Amino acid sequence: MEQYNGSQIVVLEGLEAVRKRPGMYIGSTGQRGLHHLIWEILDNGIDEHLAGFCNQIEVTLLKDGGIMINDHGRGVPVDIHPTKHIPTARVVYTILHAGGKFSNSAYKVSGGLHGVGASVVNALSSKMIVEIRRDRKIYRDEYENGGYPAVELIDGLLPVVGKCNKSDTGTRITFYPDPTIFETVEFKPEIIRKKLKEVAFLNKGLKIRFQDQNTKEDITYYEEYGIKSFVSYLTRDMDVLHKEPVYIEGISGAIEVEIAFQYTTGFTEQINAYCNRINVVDGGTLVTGFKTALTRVMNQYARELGILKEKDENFDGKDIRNGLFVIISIKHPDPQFEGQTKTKLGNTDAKGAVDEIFSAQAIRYFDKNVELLKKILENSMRSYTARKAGDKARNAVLKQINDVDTRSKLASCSSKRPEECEVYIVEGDSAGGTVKTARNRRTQAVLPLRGKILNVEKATLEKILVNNEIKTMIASFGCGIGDDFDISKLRYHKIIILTDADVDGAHISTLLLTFFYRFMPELILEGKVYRGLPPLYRVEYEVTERGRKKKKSEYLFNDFELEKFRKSSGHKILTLQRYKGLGEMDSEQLWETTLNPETRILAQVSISDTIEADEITTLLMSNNVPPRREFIMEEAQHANLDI
Ligand code: 0RA
Repeated sequence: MEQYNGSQIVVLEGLEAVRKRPGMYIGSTGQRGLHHLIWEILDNGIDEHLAGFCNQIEVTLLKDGGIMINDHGRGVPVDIHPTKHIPTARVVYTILHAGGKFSNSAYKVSGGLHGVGASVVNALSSKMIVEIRRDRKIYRDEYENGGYPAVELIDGLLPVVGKCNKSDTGTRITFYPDPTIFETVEFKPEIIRKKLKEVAFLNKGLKIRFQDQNTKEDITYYEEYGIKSFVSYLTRDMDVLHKEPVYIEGISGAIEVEIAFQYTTGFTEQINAYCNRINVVDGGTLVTGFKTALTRVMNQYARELGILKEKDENFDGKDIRNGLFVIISIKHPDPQFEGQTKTKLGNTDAKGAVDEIFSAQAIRYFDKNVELLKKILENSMRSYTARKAGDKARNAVLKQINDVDTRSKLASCSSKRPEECEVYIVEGDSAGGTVKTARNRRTQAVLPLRGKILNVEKATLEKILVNNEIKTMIASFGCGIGDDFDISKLRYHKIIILTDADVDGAHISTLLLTFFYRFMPELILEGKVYRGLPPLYRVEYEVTERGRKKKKSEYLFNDFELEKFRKSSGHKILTLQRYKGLGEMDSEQLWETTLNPETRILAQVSISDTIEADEITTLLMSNNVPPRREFIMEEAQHANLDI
């Protein structure tokens, strides 16, 4: 066993602090925090790419549960550190916040949970192996139990364990998250894939290979055109105004700006913003800069081309962003991330930089592409006219919503305290009837929906607002819609979507979620929306208790559970009932399985990730039926619904 000198003891105390409060460093010890470890190591490789020294990174899920991240950068320096007197690599992986000091990147991220350093990963791992390829040599270091070195230095240096070619340089980290710290140590390939895809889009020219030794999966992500391809990917199943996204880039002071955008024929707008590759979900100054510039530039063109007459008002920003998909990616030397979740950019100079670059480059582009410019302005004009005409209709409809007769449909609950009230949105009148009988009348309201609500991605606002099912829903929730939405007026703190466990049911719940996502996103962001998960089977089986045979029954929620019951319960199944719909359950069964807060299963709906949310929107908007069906079928089987 190695003797630790004075400075090494201080180091280990630092890592112990991380182990005591992991949440402070990586956010959580759940699945998110677990995967954060990978992003942390990956970030170092990406920094090498940004510095111009690395064009490939491999991520491999190992059979033994570990993960290996191999970059082809310069290799972490292995010389003896001038003040710590141990190899620099060991400093990087054992001293808290040492990472930044050794990186040449001006864009090392500060703030948020990003860039906490590779030593944090070491602190939270039961084992970590570092292999560095430099100067024809392979160096190896190893740590155990949260960062304790398990390799003896030789003359103060890391041992050399092999040889390699001069051109073969890089750093390979293998680590095993500590199961005594994390709730789960199982890496999820789908989470990793999604991240790697995003990383590839945001770092053009970087090749990222993902391998899973368990499934033999081997996939390489590489995007020659970066965020331009990202936009194409997001709009891939939509009708577009122009085939190729427009790409703009430039530098303003120390800020690099990249923007790619494309117009679809739909009426949804979507802006994804990144600062130093971090998704700033709540936008901030960079988004404001973009919006301001776009509105100004387009209004100017509309005047010049006579599309807006002298008497006309300017286009509203929203008119101009009708159908627009945009990725804004900037690099800032000193980003200030604000808000509770550190997902909003605060730097005022970012607004000016984005405005400046976008205005200048967009004008250059549109001066040469007048046909596209005209199409976009016509598109804006359609929205403008509809808005002017619609303002009246919309106001009338909104007014009407408040006095729409919901009594015939909504079975309200007697309590008026929103925090204890729930509303079940139920597919079909017959199931609705059973739920009405079975529920707790004090706290549970029921709103039966007839047939399918219309697909909100395809309908215009005016159509949506006159749709009966939607009107009833808005009126029942009590908190308005769109710009007038006010969550403090919400009458029910749980909105529970209850549909049959089949394709139609899944489709209806997806349509409802799309409606919420587009018009009342706060409902989802604040975690008010749930999906009820009714069981798929009821088995009756025989058990022998004190020599007597007894009949018992159990509900099973999916095919997997049924399979498990068949294989491992050891009980003889007497009858197996498969519920084709909610309507087949009597009120007692419905209460027990789906309504009773003590026994029911609810899946809280959340928006976990832009790519995933975008994909769902894309599928819903698409006229492409097969993938839509696939999505619905797949989601129908998952308890944790993320949109
Ligand atoms: C600073 C200087 C040098 C390499 C790195 C940072 C580096 C760090 C990491 C972390 C993960 N992979 C990495 N790859 C490289 C080397 C400077 C030189 O060679 O002169």
